Amino acid sequence: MKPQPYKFCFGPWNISEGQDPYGPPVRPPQSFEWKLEALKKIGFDAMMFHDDDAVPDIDQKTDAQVRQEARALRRKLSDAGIAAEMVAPRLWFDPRTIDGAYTSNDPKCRAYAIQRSLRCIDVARELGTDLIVLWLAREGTYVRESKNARRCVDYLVEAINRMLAYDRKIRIAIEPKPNEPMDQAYIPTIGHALALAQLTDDPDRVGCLIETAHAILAGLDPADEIDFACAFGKLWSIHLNDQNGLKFDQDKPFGSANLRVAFNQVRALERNGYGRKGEYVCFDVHPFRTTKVEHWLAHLENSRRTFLRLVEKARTFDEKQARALIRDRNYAALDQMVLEHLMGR
Ligand code: XLS
Ligand code: MG
Repeated sequence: MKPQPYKFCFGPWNISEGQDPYGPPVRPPQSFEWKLEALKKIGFDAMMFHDDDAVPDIDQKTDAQVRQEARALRRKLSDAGIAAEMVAPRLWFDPRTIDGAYTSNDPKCRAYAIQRSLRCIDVARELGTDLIVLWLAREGTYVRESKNARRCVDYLVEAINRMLAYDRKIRIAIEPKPNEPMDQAYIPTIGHALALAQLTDDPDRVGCLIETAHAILAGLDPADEIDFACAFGKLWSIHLNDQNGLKFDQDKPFGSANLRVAFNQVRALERNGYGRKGEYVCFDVHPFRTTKVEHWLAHLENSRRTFLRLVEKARTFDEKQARALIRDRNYAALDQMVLEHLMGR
């Protein structure tokens, strides 16, 4: 079968201005139009959205306004020849999500989180995508005893069921992350996400999204997470980036910290035929804070370049020789063979 060419995507937040918890922005804010133009200029195919990237100040608007603004955005996107890959409800900014969104101890806050998620579905429908991504940012605790984790599983299932019932066509991809902003998140890995899917009313419409850095933060190999999700046919999107060990979420360019881990992710995507059903390769990467305005898109172009070079590496890997070494249990030679291949011989 002819190998599928990959399609690429990023979100407006990936052209970020450089603020961190210790300092303000270091690059001037840019309009959405500028970001869309940038995406087009560097030849990406799609954009991913938070609900309020698509409709700013969404909570201040009526349902009709939300739909109308989303429709206007869709026209802008289609004029630019760019697809909307997914929409994700931003459930971690509003004061009502301070103690978690779906798992808040306050029933009024939980109701807000569900309503906001249904509006996110309205936005997705207008933008022409059936994919809703749930990064469950604050669904967890700082203080273990502050919430009942057993009940929180029920809350998560209830919220997802409401979304599934609201629109019979949408699919929900859970993006797990083990910590940050929380000390402990309730859905830290792909195994948790897919197990949760089984408790919902329509497990076939609940899958996952793997982000490299999040898997590494959970102490896992992202390539194994990819194979696991694909074994269920449930890898519906991917956020490739990189992460140097167990620290804050770094969102480095793909392959920047560990080329071999990146190679194995690409190999896993290739062997599972990722992209054949229209899935996009998304880069959830950020510029380094030191980045000058004139180099603002380099992290995105570099990530795609590294990805494509690694696709070549995956396709030219001597599988026959690897199999012979595996048969001989000569894993030392196999290990070195991978290094030599990545180093260019
Ligand atoms: C944050 C997440 C976020 C999601 C979308 O760590 O990666 O960017 O991808 O809400
Ligand atoms: Mg992400």
